[in-house]
Amino acid sequence: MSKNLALLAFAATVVLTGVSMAHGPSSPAGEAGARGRVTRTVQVQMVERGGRMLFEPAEITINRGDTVRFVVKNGGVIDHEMVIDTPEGNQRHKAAMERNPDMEHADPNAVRVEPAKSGQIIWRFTNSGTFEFACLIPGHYQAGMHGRIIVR
Ligand SMILES: [Cu+2]
Repeated sequence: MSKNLALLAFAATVVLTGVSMAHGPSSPAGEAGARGRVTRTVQVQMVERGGRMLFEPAEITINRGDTVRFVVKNGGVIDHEMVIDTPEGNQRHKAAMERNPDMEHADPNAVRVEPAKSGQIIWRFTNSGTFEFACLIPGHYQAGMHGRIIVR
């Protein structure tokens, strides 16, 4: 293999690794929900308060099989995002965002919301367990921006 081909193969590996980190149609936390099949709406606020960044509520209980429309309102003055995943998935994704803060995602389990705007995620919870929602913009998780989703 020539040096150029080897480099190309390396680049392809990097790209493929990136793709496998994005979320396909499903993950252990569930799958993209259908707009017409929403069974429940949950309001989530993103707030900045006293030097902390928080989601309110910080714990949400869901029944397995529910298709939930999360209406996510950013009450702060900077962008925030909400990403639903396993805690491990969020940690991997958080590390990737620390390496590449401008990383954009169009994944069905995530939404980025500008100040004073609302966004939504429609997600179907196919498995019971404890999952996590988090803002993975560098520094925000550490400032408090994560919560638990308990699916029973
Ligand atoms: Cu944030």
